[in-house]
Amino acid sequence: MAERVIQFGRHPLSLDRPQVMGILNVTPDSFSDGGQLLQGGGLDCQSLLRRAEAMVTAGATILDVGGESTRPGAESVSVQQELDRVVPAVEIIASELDVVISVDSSSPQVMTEAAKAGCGMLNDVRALERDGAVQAAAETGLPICLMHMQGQPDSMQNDPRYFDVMSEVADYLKARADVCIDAGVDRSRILLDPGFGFGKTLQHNLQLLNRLSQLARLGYPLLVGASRKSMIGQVLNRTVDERLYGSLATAVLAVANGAWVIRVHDVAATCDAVNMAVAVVNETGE
Ligand code: 7PM
Repeated sequence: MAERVIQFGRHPLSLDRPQVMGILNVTPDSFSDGGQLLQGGGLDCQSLLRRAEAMVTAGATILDVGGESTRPGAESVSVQQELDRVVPAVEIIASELDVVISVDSSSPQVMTEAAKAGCGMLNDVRALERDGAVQAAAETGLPICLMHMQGQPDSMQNDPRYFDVMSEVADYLKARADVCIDAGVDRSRILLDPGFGFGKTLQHNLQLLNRLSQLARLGYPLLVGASRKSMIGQVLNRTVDERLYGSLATAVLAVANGAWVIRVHDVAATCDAVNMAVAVVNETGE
């Protein structure tokens, strides 16, 4: 049987095995690797490239570059600030490394400029809800990850409520995918993400991971980002820098429940955990 792939710009990635996405924050206040790549307001290219290269060597096939912190309560950044952080980062990585570059942004201008700079994927925690974002994303011709969030980053953790969290997340993501398809995005270029920690209580997050296979039934590849998040801290009573083992458990469960892309801070450890999970999942005895 022919291998199933998605084309991310010039890079094909196989749908037949999970992919590990490494998180590369270029924000001054990202919660678990606070701003080490921004020095005196500018981008530290050397450190960025070293970090990126280490993640690729460790097994990441996608790097997610983000210039806007979506931390609960975070201040919003201007489009120009985001462009100044993200575009040079994409250019440097694209010129030096053989890896898919994903850009974590909700801004149509950033999507357009990042695509010109060589990114291979768009990742929007607002599922292209900003004015002009669907059109801008469609025009890039790149794969797009649509994430679910209830509310806005500054207030989303104030008493989030659902009747049935998985059904509501699935209905929302299906509707956003339909909007993209109507705007000319090819169905095969859409990824969906339940958005762990984005307007969800601990119980909501645990249930979404438990019932992930229900979301997989929509037929789109799934991206899961639970790395170092508070759901792990709450279950295990661990600070952000003590959440590796808990993060690995979520990665393994995500793979077992049908996730395709696992978005993480700790690439080497996650690749071992994911490869072990894949070996088990593939050995069905048939
Ligand atoms: C502070 C708090 C900084 C939380 C960053 C975060 C996701 C994402 C983020 C996700 C997709 C983080 C988040 N999370 N994109 N961007 N899915 N598609 O923990 O879960 O990295 S930002």
